[in-house]
Amino acid sequence: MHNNENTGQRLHYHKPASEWNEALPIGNGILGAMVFGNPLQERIQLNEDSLWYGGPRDRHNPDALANLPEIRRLIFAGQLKEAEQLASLALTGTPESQRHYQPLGDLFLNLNPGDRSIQISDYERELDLEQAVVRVSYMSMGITYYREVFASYPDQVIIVRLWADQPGMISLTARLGRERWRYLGGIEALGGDTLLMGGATGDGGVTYHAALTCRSEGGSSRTLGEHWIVESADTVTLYLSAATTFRQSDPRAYCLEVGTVAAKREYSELLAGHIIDYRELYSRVSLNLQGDNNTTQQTGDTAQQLAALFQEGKDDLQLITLYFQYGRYLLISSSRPGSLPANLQGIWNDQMLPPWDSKYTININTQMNYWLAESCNLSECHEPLFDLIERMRISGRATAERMYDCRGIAAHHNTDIWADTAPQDSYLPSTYWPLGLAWLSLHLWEHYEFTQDKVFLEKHYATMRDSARFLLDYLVEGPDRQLVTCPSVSPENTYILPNGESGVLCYGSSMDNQIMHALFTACIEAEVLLNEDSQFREELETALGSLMPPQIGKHGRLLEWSEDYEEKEPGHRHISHLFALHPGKQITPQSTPLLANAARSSLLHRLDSGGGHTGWSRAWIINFWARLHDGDEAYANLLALLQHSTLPNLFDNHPPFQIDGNFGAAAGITEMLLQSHAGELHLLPALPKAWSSGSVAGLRARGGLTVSLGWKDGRLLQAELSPTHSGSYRIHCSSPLTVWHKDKQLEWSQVAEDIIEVKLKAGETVLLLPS
Ligand code: FUC
Repeated sequence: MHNNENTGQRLHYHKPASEWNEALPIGNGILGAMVFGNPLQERIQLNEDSLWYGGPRDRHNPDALANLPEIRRLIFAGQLKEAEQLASLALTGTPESQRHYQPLGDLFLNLNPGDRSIQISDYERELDLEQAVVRVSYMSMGITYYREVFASYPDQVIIVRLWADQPGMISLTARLGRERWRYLGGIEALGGDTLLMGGATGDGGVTYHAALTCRSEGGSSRTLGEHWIVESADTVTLYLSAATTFRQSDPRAYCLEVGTVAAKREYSELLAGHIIDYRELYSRVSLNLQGDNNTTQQTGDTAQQLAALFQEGKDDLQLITLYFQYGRYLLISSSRPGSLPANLQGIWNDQMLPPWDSKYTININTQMNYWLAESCNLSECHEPLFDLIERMRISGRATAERMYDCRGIAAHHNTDIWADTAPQDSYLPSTYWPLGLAWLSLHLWEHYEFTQDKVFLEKHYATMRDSARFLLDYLVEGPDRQLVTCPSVSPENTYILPNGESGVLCYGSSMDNQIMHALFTACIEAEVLLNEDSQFREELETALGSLMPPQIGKHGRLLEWSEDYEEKEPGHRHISHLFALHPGKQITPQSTPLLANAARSSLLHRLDSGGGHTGWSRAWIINFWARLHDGDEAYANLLALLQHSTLPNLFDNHPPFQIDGNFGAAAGITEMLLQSHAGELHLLPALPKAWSSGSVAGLRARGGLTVSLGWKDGRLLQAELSPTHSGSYRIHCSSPLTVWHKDKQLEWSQVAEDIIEVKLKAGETVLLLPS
């Protein structure tokens, strides 16, 4: 199997973007841009990931702790309205909201100014996923014009290059702006070839700068007012650098330096360096799908291809593989070592007050952003999340201690650039939930499970431990003597008490029990490996035994709360009580078939009641079905995501645009082909009938494995495993297998029907073949 099966993956259009959701994203983790591709009035909307409004604050409500016992009493007594009123007053952050992300501005290019005779034909616009380059071309008066835009990670600049098939044809004016927002400090023109934009965000926040370093070959250029003007050039190359005081003490000097250094180098060299850097990550995984009912639309227009997918009742598996690789592309573009993690919109936002502040919602959305990181072989792109988690420890300790008098660290359902952990909003269904950091900490463990990197685990274990410590202290005895969280919610659903009263605050939501189960289990396993504190391990083991296990209710569904309450909104977008099925692993069809069946009933109930209506919710559902080994349902929901929740540029649509669905769905496609959460490598666990043949190369599995698979007519043809660590591995496959290293057959033992165990050596690739 080779990594070249996806050659030619690109988003492609025959017209410029007429609005933001049609523009094409580029990014290097820190810098992001949306390229519209208009031939004569180019707009490149710019972002810098650390440009957020306002500075850090201590927002902990000073009255939280004193009122905690009464809030708990009211919840246990079923006086939900009173509990909610008191929580709103005493627990809500002061002030209510964390900080919000902001756009950097725009780069505007006005081409051939003053020439009204221009006719455009043969227009093409593409985002080449193989190279992470946006290209635009068109003809005018017999001349072909070309444009390339990319965001280089090694050189930390966005580069825009324009040329034509004849010399002397490029004339334009360039300017930077922050448009009608008027939040702009100012613009300077420097030295005839540089534009500099800068300002401050306010309220103790960062100051920022962006520099546009302009170069042309042939023709003449100068600055005039806030513009750079070039006439009759052969080529124009623009280098955009940007920074804030979040990372750079002198962003102005930094931007000028970075722009000048880049501009001294050959364009071809910068482009080649960018492609090498990007492909090192991107080309690790390839996916090829074939089906009997497959037709790839030949329109060459991705938006039309998306629309046509549902008109003829045929599959377009090329679009599915494109969507999968686009998810990987978006993570590489919005989350690289040294950047902030991908926020609700990745890095791409054009609004001064974006939806949900374009920050980090940590009761599902931020976690979903990273579900693909390990399995899709982009482990390095997970790092920015770890950095943020570690920064959350400081505020997280204050949250645990001052709001709840607990050891350890805690966060609620949001965080921001400053790693704020105090409650966000005063929105009852989500605000009063202190398990955000516990869930995030599981990402540290997941990274270890996939990489087996013990040094990483040693470094980050304290964060897992402190998240668990908080929960050990936060637990209180519930009515059935079980240990329960309180106050809490089941994000973000509402229940109805037998007396008709409805509310959201509760004790012992199922999700809380499941997150604790996952975290305590992970900490115990980490303790076994690191042997740090046997007393703490015992404490965890005791607590684990006192947690409420998943319960099945009178309708045969998994309980969402500690009692079998009715739900106010049965089709709710959050499906929090299925955490144990995914991303957790407490419920699997093999180890807990009854619970898996109940999870299935819960899922069907959600879907029958109108569930899956937001992009991210639909993406989670794909993962649930994959974990239930139902490939056809997983695929049907993937199609529904493309049909109802996908924008012309293939961005996920909540609505509005929110990137979690892109990432969650790419992770879901992976879960359909390979799973490794249940202590075994499961090959093709949820292959839909529509993907009758295909191959995937370069996926990663827990235990430090790289896995490639090929299948035909729904059956495994071969699998290739490359372990980075020696050890015993269990492999689950529906057909009997033989295991080969080069031409030598390896011994294996049968541990259950469909499961074999084989010893593998680090660095030795083995081939599995159906016998
Ligand atoms: C949670 C979700 C919303 C949205 C927001 C960013 O509150 O319930 O659907 O995704 O986060």
